[in-house]
Amino acid sequence: MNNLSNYGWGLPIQASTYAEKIDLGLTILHGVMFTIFILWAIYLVYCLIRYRKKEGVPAQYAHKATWTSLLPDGAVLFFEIWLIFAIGIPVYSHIKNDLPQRDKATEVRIVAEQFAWTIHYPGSDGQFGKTSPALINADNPLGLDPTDTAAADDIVSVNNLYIPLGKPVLIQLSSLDVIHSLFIPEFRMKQDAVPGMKIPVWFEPKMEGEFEIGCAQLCGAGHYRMRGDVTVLSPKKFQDWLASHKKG
Ligand SMILES: [Cu+2]
Repeated sequence: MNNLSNYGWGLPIQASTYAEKIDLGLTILHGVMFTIFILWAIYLVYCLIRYRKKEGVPAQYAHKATWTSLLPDGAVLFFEIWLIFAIGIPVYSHIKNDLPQRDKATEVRIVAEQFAWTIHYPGSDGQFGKTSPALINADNPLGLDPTDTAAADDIVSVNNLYIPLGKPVLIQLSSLDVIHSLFIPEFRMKQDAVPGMKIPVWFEPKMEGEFEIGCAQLCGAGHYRMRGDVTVLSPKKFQDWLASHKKG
């Protein structure tokens, strides 16, 4: 259930609010590097012809460097520093530091394991039920404690993340076993899931649709099938989804 039209020749569609910011860095970097490549190629061909062996003149292999020889390198260095400070750091800081407030976001926990994504919603009370590693089994992949009242309305979904449009999504990402990596290309979101750590990540979808989750860290023999789907619904449809799961 993934949407192939999300992918074309270039980057996948930009389905989160910060996707454009990340792509801007990529576009500038690739554009400038391609231009440099073309300019150097032209210059190389020019030098091959200009300094080749001629009647009575041997080929020239070296010339005396002056400070002007360093100008191209200086320009590239300046560009790279500019790219890091003007584009890279602000975007990274936005994604890492501007976490949405819990009460203004759709909060979910995602637990990675070989080879699935278990998604935990707090339910209508907004409280995640208690979990315990001792309670984990095939029917209870999170080890949710059935005696805890906060757990009663929690929703657990495997490999299917449903989220509403118009709100950021705050994910607490963790892993049961080895290092995995939660990757949703259309949202330009990728974060390692590390055993023993709870890592917050967020994104805000900007369109309804279906997107694909992949594991971006080789995590074992079944790594290739560790995939899931994200469905971005209208807020109304999301409420219907929550309600239907409560009954179920
Ligand atoms: Cu994995």
